[in-house]
Amino acid sequence: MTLVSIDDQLASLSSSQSSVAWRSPSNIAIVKYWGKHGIQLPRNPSISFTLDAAHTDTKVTFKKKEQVDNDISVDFYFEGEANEAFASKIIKFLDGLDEEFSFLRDYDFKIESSNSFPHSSGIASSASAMSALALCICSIEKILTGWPNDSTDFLQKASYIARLGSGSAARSLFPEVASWGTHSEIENSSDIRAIAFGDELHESFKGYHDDILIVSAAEKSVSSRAGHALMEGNPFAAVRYEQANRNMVSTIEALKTGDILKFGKILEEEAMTLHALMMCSDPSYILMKAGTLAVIDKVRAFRKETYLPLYFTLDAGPNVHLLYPDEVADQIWPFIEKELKPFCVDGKIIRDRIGSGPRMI
Ligand code: 2P0
Repeated sequence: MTLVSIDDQLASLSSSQSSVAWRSPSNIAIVKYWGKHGIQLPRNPSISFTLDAAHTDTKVTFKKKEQVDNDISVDFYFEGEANEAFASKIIKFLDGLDEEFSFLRDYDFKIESSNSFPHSSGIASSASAMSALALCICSIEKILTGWPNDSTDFLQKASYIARLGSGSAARSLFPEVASWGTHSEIENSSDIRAIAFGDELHESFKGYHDDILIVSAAEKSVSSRAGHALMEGNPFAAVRYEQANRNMVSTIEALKTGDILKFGKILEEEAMTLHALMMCSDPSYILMKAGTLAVIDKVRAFRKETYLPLYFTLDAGPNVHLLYPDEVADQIWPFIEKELKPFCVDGKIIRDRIGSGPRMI
């Protein structure tokens, strides 16, 4: 597939258009965002790999209201079916965006969305869903007002809007690697939107694999919102935020120098810290399942035995992300398939890779 630049994609928008559609990917955090304040502002900076296979397609059709009123008018369809629960969430979200977009109350919107990954797979869809929606709304602004002129302003605004919908969504807008959150050593870093890592990613990380092992497809026992809130009373919060800031520096260095072992060490430390924080919160939550621990044990034993750079990370749930370089994929996949697949629900594994970011469809 030839990659068309975001500038060229924006240039293809025409003022006669009455719909826009974007495909936007999920992402997996290396240094985790866990703890927030104010309006979706992170307590610490985070950095992630943009994914590819796990994505959301969203199409927004807009039509000038026949009768002007002050309401936000949205019909929402998820995988072809009207979904009132999602519609009211989106209406609430758009209702808070008057300062960002002046046109929202003048149009009837029809939003159609679908995910590439199964609905009940336990894969967080908020990052891909909110980034796809943010891209669509920003594109409508471009169609109606002509602003912005370039992709930098466009992506910054889309990332800002995505963040208001779901924090981690701010990072899904950029190719390969994105960081979000102010850090003294990261130029242009900000709490209000993410930025692209840029072209300094070492060759070793190009095409990096992320196989997502679906250990449990059950509904999460605690929402991300509640999980973030628990950090406010967590006795280890302050040291955690310091650790995240240090890990940002080490991760960036590892990504630039191609230090896969250092990268892997931080990756696992961050996953274990996130889960430990949830275990020692009040109330306490254990987000791993027996299968999660079994997989972790096996990955560590495999690494000890083979010296192959296979490392894991976890989101705020039981499913395991296995990260490894493309050049060792042939040696690692047979192990995953034989030894780890039995721990997955119906043998379900989403074979993903580091991706090139969103695109208009
Ligand atoms: C992250 N997670 O950095 C962390 C690590 C999960 C584990 O951000 O409340 O859905 O919408 O801002 O982004 C998941 O939380 O939370 C998350 P909200 P979000 O990816």
